[in-house]
Amino acid sequence: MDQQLKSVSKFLSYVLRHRPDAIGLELDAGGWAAVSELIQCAAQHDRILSEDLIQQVVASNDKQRFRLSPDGQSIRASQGHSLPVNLDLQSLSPPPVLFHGTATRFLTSIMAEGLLPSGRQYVHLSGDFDTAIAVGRRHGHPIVLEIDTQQMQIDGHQFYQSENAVWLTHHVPAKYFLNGNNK
Ligand code: HQG
Repeated sequence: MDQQLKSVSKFLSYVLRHRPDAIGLELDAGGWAAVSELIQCAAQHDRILSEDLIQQVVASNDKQRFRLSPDGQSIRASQGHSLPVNLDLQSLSPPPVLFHGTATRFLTSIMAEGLLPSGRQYVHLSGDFDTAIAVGRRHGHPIVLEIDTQQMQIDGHQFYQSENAVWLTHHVPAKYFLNGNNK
């Protein structure tokens, strides 16, 4: 991704997931912002966007982090919110094992409390090991926890999938880790 698109992507992640108020933007209950307002609010904070640039960021984003409404008038982040937005996700049956990448320095706490959303709305789980290790690397020396999602489902835990295919759940108690104790 080119540097300008990456910089805009980070800016959009910040305002659409965490701090719309930082630029005076309002999101609706579903987390949508009007593209025209986003452009206006950003300009007031020295960030020059255009419809064209926003469309390019949405289309080229490596993880498809953002979604435009069908009429192109609104935009939201597909996951990763710390704000309480309603993404209207249907509960879905996940594969029997999912992965969570984290850093070894968090393990003691994770073993005691399980995986918590830690400021976001959900715990984020990956469908494959390689994605999870990349997520873990963002935080330090990476480790991947394998999660017995089949047993979690049997026990009544709900799973959701974001529009960009990240698996989400509310809490993963440590008893569902398949490999946590020996790594
Ligand atoms: C850890 C990226 C201590 C958790 C990725 C993680 C993902 C605990 C960190 C998305 C804990 C939170 C989310 C506990 C969990 N004690 N630490 N009990 N429970 N943690 O960034 O999952 O590139 O909020 O292991 O692809 O790393 O931004 O979550 O290390 O989908 O689009 O607390 O962000 O997407 O970190 O990443 P984060 P995450 P984007």
